[in-house]
Amino acid sequence: MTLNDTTLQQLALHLDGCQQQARDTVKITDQHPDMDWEDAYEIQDRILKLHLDRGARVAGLKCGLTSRAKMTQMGVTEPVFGFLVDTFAVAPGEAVDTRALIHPKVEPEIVFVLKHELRGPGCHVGAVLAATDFVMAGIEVIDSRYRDFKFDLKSVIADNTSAARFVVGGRACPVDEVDLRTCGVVLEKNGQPVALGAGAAVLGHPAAAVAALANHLGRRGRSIPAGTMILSGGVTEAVAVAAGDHVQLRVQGMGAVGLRFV
Ligand code: 0L1
Ligand code: MG
Repeated sequence: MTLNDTTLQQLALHLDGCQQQARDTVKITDQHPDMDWEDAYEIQDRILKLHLDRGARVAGLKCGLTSRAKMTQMGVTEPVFGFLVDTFAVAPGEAVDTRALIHPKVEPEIVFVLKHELRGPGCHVGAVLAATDFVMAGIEVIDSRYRDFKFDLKSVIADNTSAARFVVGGRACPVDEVDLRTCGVVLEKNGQPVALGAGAAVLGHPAAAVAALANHLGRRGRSIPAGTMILSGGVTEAVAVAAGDHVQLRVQGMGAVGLRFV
């Protein structure tokens, strides 16, 4: 780590304040160019603690920047990982208040729910499938706290990978009932298809993103507990939304789930 305890806490409070007050900021590496990966995840951990101190509970984990489309869209080359808390959760069809967000975008996701713990290193697609209870359709609402979504990987990790809201729904599908590589994904905005893809867009297989998460946590002496819900990453590029929009996601074998924005 390169940053001291005071700076890490100041940066966590700064990014958390931006999220709570829906205001943007420049990327934190502008002022801290020597920040390393450990610093970035430490700031993210401290933001999680701020949520927990306010009474939130952990709802799951997320993988981000796992598809070529997203990596190209954001100009980066590696996946990132973050957390979800219950205050980010939206019920299917429920309205998301855009006044609490800066510049929201939506992404179609395949969601895993585990029945067994996963522990890296050495975790692979087969181990993830064996540990998965079921998969579902999910929409993630991302809302980078960085102005115009302009960031580098360390800044975005510190900012909890832009996590803001999520909805999970449709049909809980046993993992052996669907080919997660070929399953089709259609995201509609206001009744029009705006993004199309298949599961293989996520690192060749969405379970590979979950394996990468387990291996990432394994390097930090952690595991993914049984029962954890994991968003495996946007299948397509993210789509900007505003008040008045409604979005609907259909995932082959997993049904549909939607959200409204007010
Ligand atoms: O979930 C994601 O793929 C988002 C990762 C962070 C980058 C972004 O804000 O697009
Ligand atoms: Mg995502």
